Amino acid sequence: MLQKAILADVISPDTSKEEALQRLDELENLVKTFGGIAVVKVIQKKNIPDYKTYIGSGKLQEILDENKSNKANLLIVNNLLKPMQNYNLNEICKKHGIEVWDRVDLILKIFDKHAKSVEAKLQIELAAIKHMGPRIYGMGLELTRQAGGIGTRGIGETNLQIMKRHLKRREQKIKEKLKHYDQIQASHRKQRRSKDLKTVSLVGYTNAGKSTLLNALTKKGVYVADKLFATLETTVGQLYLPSSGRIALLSDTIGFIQDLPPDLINAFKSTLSEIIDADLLLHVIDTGDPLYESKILVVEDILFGLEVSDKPKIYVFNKIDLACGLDVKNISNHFSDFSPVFVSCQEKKGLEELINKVEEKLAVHTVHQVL
Ligand SMILES: Nc1nc2c(ncn2[C@@H]2O[C@H](COP(=O)(O)OP(=O)(O)OP(=O)(O)O)[C@@H](O)[C@H]2O)c(=O)[nH]1
Ligand SMILES: [Mg+2]
Repeated sequence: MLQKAILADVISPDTSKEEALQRLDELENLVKTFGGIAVVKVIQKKNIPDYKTYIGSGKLQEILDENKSNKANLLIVNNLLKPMQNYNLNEICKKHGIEVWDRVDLILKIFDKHAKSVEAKLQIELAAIKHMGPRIYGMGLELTRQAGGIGTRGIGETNLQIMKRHLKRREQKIKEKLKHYDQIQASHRKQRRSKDLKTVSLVGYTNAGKSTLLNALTKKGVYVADKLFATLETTVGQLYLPSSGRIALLSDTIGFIQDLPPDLINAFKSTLSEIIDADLLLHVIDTGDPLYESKILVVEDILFGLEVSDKPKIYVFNKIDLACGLDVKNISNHFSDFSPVFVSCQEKKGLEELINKVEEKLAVHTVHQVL
């Protein structure tokens, strides 16, 4: 069944109109990537989201009344819902034939659809358990009520315990299986180290053009698409460094996005280990996106969470063909600590300068290591 979704965002009253619209656009893109369509988009300005239902009750009623003609079967909230909010919202909406997801639910569904390797599938299942786990308290409440009212020990509580135990066991099992993949990857990395191969890792917001850059710089033919989370696995290609005649390894992996809970990122540690072990990071930035500066901060925050903030880094300002009036001088000054380079992967512009900077940075880094 085609998912017809109502998109709802609760934002602070001082959010600019531009940012508010961009946030909903991003959510709509996520819905499209998933294969659904957005039929209604709603923004509520509120200092603090409703503690029971996240969206205020008046607004929620408005959404449900309006939906009589739109016939959506999904309400997607552009934030992370607390388990109780998720439970309460679902209770109200299911009477109208509507299921409720939050932003992370939607991202997990996309991951699930795109994942190909066993490893990616396991990581996604782990992330889903982390995300869904706390919700069983809400479900437990419902089961307890069915069993005779809150506070009554009964079938509900027993079921809740069984469910909790089951999830814990499954989590443990997945972690063990993932350990196996970690070991394989670690041995690959060890092999590369023994060959003295430097590694460069592409990082950046989803859709910034990381895979396009990998394809432009190496002979890899990675899947590229104007979709969020086109890449979920890791690909490593060979990057030829012309001055020294040496080869470095360039790896591409999953892109980042705003509001990802740390637990979810942790579930992808195995895929992200290429970043953690890299000698140099290329932070790819989509200059065609008016909100690119705030997205740089989102990526930096996640890198901080992965404890790789102080790795050598180059800021690759991509898609300059789309960014008319880009103030290159000003941006260069502002980000001078990160050796900014301006490129268009599509038009193959600026790539030579980028390779030179990569080579320079790797050489400096090596000297530092020797000293
Ligand atoms: N105009 C323009 N489009 C570009 C450029 N580089 C990449 N793109 C487009 O941007 C979209 C996303 O590119 P990808 O390489 O898939 O981006 P990614 O960062 O790997 O994205 P995820 O894997 O989804 O995180 C594609 O439609 C590319 O064709 C560029 O320099 N200019
Ligand atoms: Mg990609």
